[in-house]
Amino acid sequence: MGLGVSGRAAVRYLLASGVQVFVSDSREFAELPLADQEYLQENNVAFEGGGHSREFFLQGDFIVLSPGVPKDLPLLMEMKEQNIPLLGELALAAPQLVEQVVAVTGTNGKTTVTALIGELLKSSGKKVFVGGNIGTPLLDYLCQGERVDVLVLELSSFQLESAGDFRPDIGVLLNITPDHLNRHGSMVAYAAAKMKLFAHQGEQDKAILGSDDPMCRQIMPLLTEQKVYSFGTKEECEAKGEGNELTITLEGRKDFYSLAGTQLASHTGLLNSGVAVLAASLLGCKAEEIQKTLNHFTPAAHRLQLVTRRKGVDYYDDSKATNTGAVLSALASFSGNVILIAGGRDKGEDYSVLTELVGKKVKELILIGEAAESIDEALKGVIRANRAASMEDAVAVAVEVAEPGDVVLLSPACASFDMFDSYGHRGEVFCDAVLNFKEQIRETVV
Ligand code: UMA
Repeated sequence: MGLGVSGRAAVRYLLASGVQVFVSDSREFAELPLADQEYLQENNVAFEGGGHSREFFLQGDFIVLSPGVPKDLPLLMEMKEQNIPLLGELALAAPQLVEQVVAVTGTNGKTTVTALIGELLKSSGKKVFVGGNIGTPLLDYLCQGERVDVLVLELSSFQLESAGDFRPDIGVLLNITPDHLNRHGSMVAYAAAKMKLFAHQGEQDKAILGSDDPMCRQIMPLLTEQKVYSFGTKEECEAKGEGNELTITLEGRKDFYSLAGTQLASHTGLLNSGVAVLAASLLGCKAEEIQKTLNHFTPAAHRLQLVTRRKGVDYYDDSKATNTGAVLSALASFSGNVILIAGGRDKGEDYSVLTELVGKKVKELILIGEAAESIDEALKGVIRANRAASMEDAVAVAVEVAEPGDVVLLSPACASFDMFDSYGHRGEVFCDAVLNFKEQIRETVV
């Protein structure tokens, strides 16, 4: 059900396993990319387009759901009643996994932590696959034949909802703050989806949770089957961060790491490094190799990334901040005088959680996109917002009001799809607008 990135991987995997596959998608056949149309025809895959029907699904022995498909659609509830299992990609893959599995979930920081764990393991000589919710889907890895030592998987709440018997050797839950509430309906349902990460773990397995995060702290005592570790700024954490220093305490031994001068030298970078180094240490990586990797690690783009420094003003691209929790951690990284560009497609969040930090740190708020009105309404007691019709206009306003020492920050708290193809596209448009603005100034000076 659904022929996107995940669905395509599932079709390839099932066909390779000798299964007869039927595909149903809300798009019409003619709307599919040409390569998909050809693939379906060449492999004689039956296709239902323009919606999902009862008759089509009743032909199946089981239904494979794309992550973007809500599990509680009436049609799917009916299939469940007919005893047709609903499986996600993880459920399908689970019985085939013989490798060690490290699975990372959480509202924010998943991609950086997953990539960093992958790098730490590779530099210690392990053969590693890194993928899941980012990059290559897990089923594509299984299709390609060659197996590795460790799978490092980024997992979303959507994937975990239909994870079946999936069981990671190390499950990492970074944080849970409001996101995807339009899909999950409540924080309780969102947290329940995230907790499926630990549902099948046993005494030989490990769970690592963020102890600075209130919801993770509530979950920790509920995990009684596995060994639980924590990361954060508290003294008792096995991975404890302070300033730019990281201390890992395992089996009575302490290892010390420094992030000074690295691209991870921020509060968020410290927490992300703590959990990644802890996971790598549990898998036997050595301190010397770990420090070398921390020294040269570059986080993926659009995550609180310095675009340029001009006339004493720093411009940061944090386009990946698609929820309020991410905006709060971005704002916490600066001491004040932030010109914040926010807005986009609403995901059902309560923007008033931003009130305190916006009041303390934001001197100008520039709103774009569909959620501008809701954000304005939620924050009107603390700040009067500007509105901009495009990213270029938002940057122009920001440049105009910025003074030396200020930070111009794109950290939208929303999805990008109202104005852009993706958060990546939104970040690129922001960077272009900032850098082109610089060129215009140069031209004037010349
Ligand atoms: N579709 C239906 N019926 C529906 C809904 C969708 O047929 O009711 C069809 C659409 O027409 C389309 C396909 O399903 O053809 C899209 O499926 P999808 O939305 O599950 O997206 P995929 O392309 O399969 O990508 C998914 C993840 N997307 C989502 O979770 C929304 C990708 O995560 C992931 O990389 C990929 O599987 C491989 O695992 C993206 C994401 O935004 C990066 N994830 C969210 C996040 O990180 O916050 C959760």
